[in-house]
Amino acid sequence: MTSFFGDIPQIRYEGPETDNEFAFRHYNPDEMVAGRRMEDHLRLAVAYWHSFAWEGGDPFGGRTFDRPWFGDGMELARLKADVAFEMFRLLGQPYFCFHDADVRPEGQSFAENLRNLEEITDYFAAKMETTGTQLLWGTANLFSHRRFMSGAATNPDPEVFAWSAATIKACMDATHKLGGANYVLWGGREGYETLLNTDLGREADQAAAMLSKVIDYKHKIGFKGTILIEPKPQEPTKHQYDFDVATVYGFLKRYGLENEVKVNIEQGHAILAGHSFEHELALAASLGILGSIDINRNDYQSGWDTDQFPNNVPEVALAYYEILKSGGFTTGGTNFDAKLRRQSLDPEDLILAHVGGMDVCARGLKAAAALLEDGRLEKMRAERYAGWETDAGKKIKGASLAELSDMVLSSDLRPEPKSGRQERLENLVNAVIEKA
Ligand code: XLS
Ligand code: NI
Ligand code: NI
Repeated sequence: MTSFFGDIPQIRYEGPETDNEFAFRHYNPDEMVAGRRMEDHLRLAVAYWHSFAWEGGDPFGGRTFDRPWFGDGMELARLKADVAFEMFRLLGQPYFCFHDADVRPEGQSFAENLRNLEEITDYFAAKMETTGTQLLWGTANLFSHRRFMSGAATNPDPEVFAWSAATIKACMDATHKLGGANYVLWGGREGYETLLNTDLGREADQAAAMLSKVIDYKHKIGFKGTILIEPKPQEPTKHQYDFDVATVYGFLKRYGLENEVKVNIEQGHAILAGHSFEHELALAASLGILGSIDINRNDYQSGWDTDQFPNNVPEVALAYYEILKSGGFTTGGTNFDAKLRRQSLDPEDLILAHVGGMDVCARGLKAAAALLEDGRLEKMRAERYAGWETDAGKKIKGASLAELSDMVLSSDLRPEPKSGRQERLENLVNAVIEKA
């Protein structure tokens, strides 16, 4: 035990009426929701980087947080892990996610980095064994170090490509060793700053070559988890190749990899791409590539990837609605890729941020399940398309342009516009969410 969280108690479910800040009002792991335990639906995860590695800096100023594990060396890395696992336990968080660079100190060579990573992930393995915490996904940080400034897989320098491949291998090995449910690839520097020095076609081929190697290696080591790409349109690069779900799917299809890879969709990234979160989820579900989610939202005014904890129940409800409708998570889950505001200095801020986020997810999930069970939304959606289920509709779908022309000319076809009933549907959604 460390002293970091002082006398903050284990967070337990007390129900919506409680005044206790250090209790869940909605997150009740064993509660059955749509035929499954709430914990098994949500599969909540803490993001190691934001909660334990991030120092509170912004573009105008550096560290604001004071954490006893900040600094170099393996001893501090172990202290960081001790505190992280204490937090998982206090919150009853079943999963966590990490990058290599979050958990081990940066060494002088690749070999030293690898040794550090193996040592700290062995330390994790022992803790996971005793606490029961599991790994939702592992990933490689191929964006912070200056060697990645011009990209990792899409770098103009093949030596950076090789270094990136070796780093991914190390992170896949660590994820596999820890029984991770997924492996994530987020291409923070896979994009460009200016087209004047960029060969788009070549960089796409390089990205596909790396992804194929990742898939080959997954099968070689028998990793059963899902490979996930996390779309994001920009930030840090001006233009990122994995712009949004549609773009990622087009890329996968182009290189014949669409059956091997799914997406990890982040709410804030969806907004940056000019979509809603539920748009990205619904599209991924319809393409069969919905994998997992990062639930952090953005500030709607600033236009930055602000990585805030979720706090809007109706938004989250619509997201889980898409997830439930597609059958729920399999290997995926809900990662709080979210950080505190830089003025939120105290250990209790870290705990309460997660408590609030977990409650919002729980309420959103319950509302989504209620909406699905209510059934009216899907009924009205189906009614809108009912014409296509009739014999006449099927005939229209199968006919050629010329046949359709004959059909229209020889009959009395007079399509009548019908209401889309949008406001009625919005009222219905609000009414069900309010009651859930
Ligand atoms: C950054 C991304 C990152 C990924 C993991 O915007 O969200 O945190 O989730 O590399
Ligand atoms: Ni992000
Ligand atoms: Ni993310």
